[in-house]
Amino acid sequence: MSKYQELANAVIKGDTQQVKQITQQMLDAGEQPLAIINEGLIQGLNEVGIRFKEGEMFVPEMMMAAQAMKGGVELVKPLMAGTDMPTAGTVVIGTVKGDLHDIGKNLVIMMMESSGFNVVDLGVDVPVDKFIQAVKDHKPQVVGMSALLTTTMPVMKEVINALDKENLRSAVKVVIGGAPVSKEYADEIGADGYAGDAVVATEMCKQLLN
Ligand code: B12
Repeated sequence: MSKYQELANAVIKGDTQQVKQITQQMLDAGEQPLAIINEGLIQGLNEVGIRFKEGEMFVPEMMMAAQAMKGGVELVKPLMAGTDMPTAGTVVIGTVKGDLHDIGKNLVIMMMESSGFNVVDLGVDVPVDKFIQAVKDHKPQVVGMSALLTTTMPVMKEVINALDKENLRSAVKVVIGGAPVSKEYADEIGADGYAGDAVVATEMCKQLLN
């Protein structure tokens, strides 16, 4: 079994200790931080999602897997830290109201910060007016929204409508993401961009600001 597979399995088991141990071994062996995340940790969570859907895993196990994943990310994070780069711009980001998933959002933040963006993290379960207030306070170039539930995706549209109403829409680019979200959905609700992973998300923001 490859180390990546071992790492994914440790996430599936929700074994934080083991996840940390394997992650550290891989880092010591010179594996790329990004590969450890994408090909190890995320693969594990993807499998958890599949098993949950099929009724083979339940919420507590999903929570343990998420916790274990975080243990690995914590070790990788310092290695992703940006050097003294000029700021690429300010991004306000949050997981929309009703939604508590933040692993993907946090990876996007990590990647953006390591690429020189100044990121304001509004956290999870963020109501529409909090996004609006943050745009007024921080004057970002980009607003990012994350949703992992089909039931919370429509909040993204509500935020865009509210930005419109407050005459703030043209001042920012709106980018969205999260497993159920798609390019089509982004077009449908009038967002400026969609990205399926943290690397593409960061590239997209750079392009949108050019
Ligand atoms: C871990 C997890 C949880 C954890 C969350 C822990 C945490 N702190 O985040 C816990 C256990 C709390 C949880 C709870 C629930 N969950 Co859950 N969860 C998951 C799981 C297994 C993994 C999600 C994840 O972190 N993936 C890994 C990350 C890295 O991927 P990602 O989030 O997609 O992010 C990437 C991209 O999407 C993108 N991206 C993400 N955000 C953004 C933002 C921007 C701006 C951009 C550009 C890009 C971007 O970049 C990221 C990095 O690559 C998924 C299954 C899945 N495969 O998605 C189910 C899943 C999302 N959960 C689901 C459900 C049903 C629930 C619950 C309702 C279960 C329940 N009955 O209580 C609750 C809801 C709680 C709530 N109100 O939010 C369903 C949703 C079904 C649906 N269609 O809506 C899923 C799909 C499982 C399934 N297959 O059924 N969950």
